[in-house]
Amino acid sequence: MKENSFVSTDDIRSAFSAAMSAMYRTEVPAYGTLMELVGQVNAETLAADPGLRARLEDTDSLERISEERHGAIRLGTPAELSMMRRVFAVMGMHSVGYYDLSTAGVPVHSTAFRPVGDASLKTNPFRVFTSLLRLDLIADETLRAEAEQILSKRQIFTRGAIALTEKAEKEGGLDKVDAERFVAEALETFRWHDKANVSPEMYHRLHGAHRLIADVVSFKGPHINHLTPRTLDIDAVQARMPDYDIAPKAIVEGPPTRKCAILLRQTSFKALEEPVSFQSADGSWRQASHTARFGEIEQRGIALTPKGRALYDELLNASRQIVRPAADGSNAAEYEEALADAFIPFPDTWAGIRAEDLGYFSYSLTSRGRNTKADASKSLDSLIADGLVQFDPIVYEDFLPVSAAGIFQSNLGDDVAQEFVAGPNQQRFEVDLGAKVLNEFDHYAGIEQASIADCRQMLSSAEAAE
Ligand code: OOG
Ligand code: NI
Repeated sequence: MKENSFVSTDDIRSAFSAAMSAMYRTEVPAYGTLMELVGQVNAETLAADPGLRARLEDTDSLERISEERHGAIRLGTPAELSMMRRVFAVMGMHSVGYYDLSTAGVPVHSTAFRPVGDASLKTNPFRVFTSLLRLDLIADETLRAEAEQILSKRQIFTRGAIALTEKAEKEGGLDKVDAERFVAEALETFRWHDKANVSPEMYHRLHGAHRLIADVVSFKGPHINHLTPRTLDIDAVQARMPDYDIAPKAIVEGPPTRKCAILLRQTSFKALEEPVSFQSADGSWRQASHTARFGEIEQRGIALTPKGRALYDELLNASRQIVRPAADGSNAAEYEEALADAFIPFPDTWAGIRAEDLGYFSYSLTSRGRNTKADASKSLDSLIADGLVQFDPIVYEDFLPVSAAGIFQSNLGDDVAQEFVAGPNQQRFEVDLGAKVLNEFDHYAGIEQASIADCRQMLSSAEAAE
């Protein structure tokens, strides 16, 4: 009886994603402008490519796109990270993937909280790229201790959010009234606060150690720093941003423009300089500014197998050996050319990607397959050759560390490229998180395998029905 009255975690996530989008639209109006531009470009892309529209419709992927977005936050302590995990779990979002950004000069390591499983992703794929500050990378020990002290005093979750999370854990879900309250309470954690937690002097010192440290430590909570809509043509959006008075970053991160989109391409507009005030020792507030929040768009392509991903990493590295993108955009055209050249060896047809086992596909019966008697035990290749089974790319739902570092850096200013000695520390991250992060490859492989099993099952039952 009780379980029947629970709102599904998918519905809570959808409501939360919509509430977050509405909040960010009022906080950062340029985000609203970007959403409009993306909506327009997506409509034009679909109108110009009826084949794409049909494939998206057939795979139940069209509807999710206009509602699709990801956000990002940066947390300060292990306790914040583990509580965040529990809050996201109420919305059916789990930690997938581990990203070390220290090698790219950003003192954080990160994961993505997102839905897993085909049905949940199709309902609403809302994700939050979540970083944990690595205070161990602050060289100045006094400053590190002070930062820890400041962070230990803040509470980024409301009492209501904590109580409702505990209730959902204990009872197995939330009813309608509680779910609505939960969304409103959880949203508070992501809100912008223009009154800082620290004195102007402390902000200055934290900023001196690294801008990102100042952004995490100085405020009452981990304000959402961007929300990213998904576009079907990122080059078109990038080219049209200036018409809307939005200045894009110099280059699009990720793979080059291709016919068959792979992984993830992202671009952003620079963080805004926003008024904030700091409280001095005498209690008076002093006005200053802080840059943290920005806008980003992304285009998602096929999820790659470990083999495909290794090839992607190799080709990206090769192109960066030739031209490293300069932060000021002065060599953007050369970089794009080097990138396109480097990626020539990566097949650019779905059949080619599939033949070389570079990407994950979802298999389904063609209309012929649904109406023909067939031997379901034949190889997948021959079922495809016989026109009974077709394949569509599985969308990449995750992030890319080199791209993420590029997005971080374009928003932190160009003067902060620091080298940190520490490498990845997934074990430590998992201890702080209080759980293991899921492996994204296993997840895609599972979706692919299930689709193959479904095809075989349907073919054999069609056979039995004859
Ligand atoms: C996150 C930057 C990374 C992405 O989509 O890869 C990112 C941040 O700035 O907190 O947004
Ligand atoms: Ni992002």
